[in-house]
Amino acid sequence: MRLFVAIELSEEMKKGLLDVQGQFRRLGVQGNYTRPENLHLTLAFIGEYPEPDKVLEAMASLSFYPMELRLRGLGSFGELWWAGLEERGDLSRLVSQLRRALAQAGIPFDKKKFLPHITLVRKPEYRRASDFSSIKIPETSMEAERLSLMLSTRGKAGMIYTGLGCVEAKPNLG
Ligand code: 2AM
Repeated sequence: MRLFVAIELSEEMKKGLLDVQGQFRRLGVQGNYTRPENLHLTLAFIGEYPEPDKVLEAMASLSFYPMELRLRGLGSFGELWWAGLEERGDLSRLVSQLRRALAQAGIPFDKKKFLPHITLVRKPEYRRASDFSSIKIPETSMEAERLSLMLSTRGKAGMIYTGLGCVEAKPNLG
C-alpha cells in the first residue's frame, strides 16, 4: 500500500488553487494538472507500507491545535509546479512531531526537508516564454483541523487518493 499523511483542503482553498491553474492554462501551459479532488498538502510521504493501522496509531499520539493555512507564492521542483503556504511555526512543529512518531513506531518515510507545497501541474509544457509574474495568488486561507492517512492507487485517469482515517486537532479554547 502506497501511503502518505496529508491535510485535505477545503473547497475554498481548492477554489483558490483552481484559479491559479486557470491562469496557467490561459498562459498556454499544458501538462498534467492536479485534479481538484487530488489537491492536498503532504506532511509525510511513507510510500509502500503494509500496515495502515500502525500509521493511524502513530498519528493518534499527536497533539496539535487547528492552524490556519494561507496560500503564499509559487515554486517549482524541476517539472513540478506548486503553490506554497505562508511560513508557520506550528505547521513545521506538527510535521516534526509526526515524523518523530513515525520513526518511533519504525514506520519508514521520506526524510527530505519539509517544504509545504501543493502540486498544481506536473510536466508543464509551453511553447513560448510566458510571463508568470502576472500570476496572481488569491488571498485564500483555511483552518486545518485534521490530518488524514491517504492511500494512493493508480487509476485509469491518473492517481486516486483515498482517505483511510484521520486524527483531529484538539479544540482551540483560546
Ligand atoms: P509532490 O506533490 O511534491 O509529488 C503523493 O504522492 C503525495 O506524496 C504527493 O503530494 C507527493 O508530493 C508526496 N511525496 C513526497 N515525497 C514523495 C516521494 N518521495 N515520492 C512520491 N511522492 C512523494
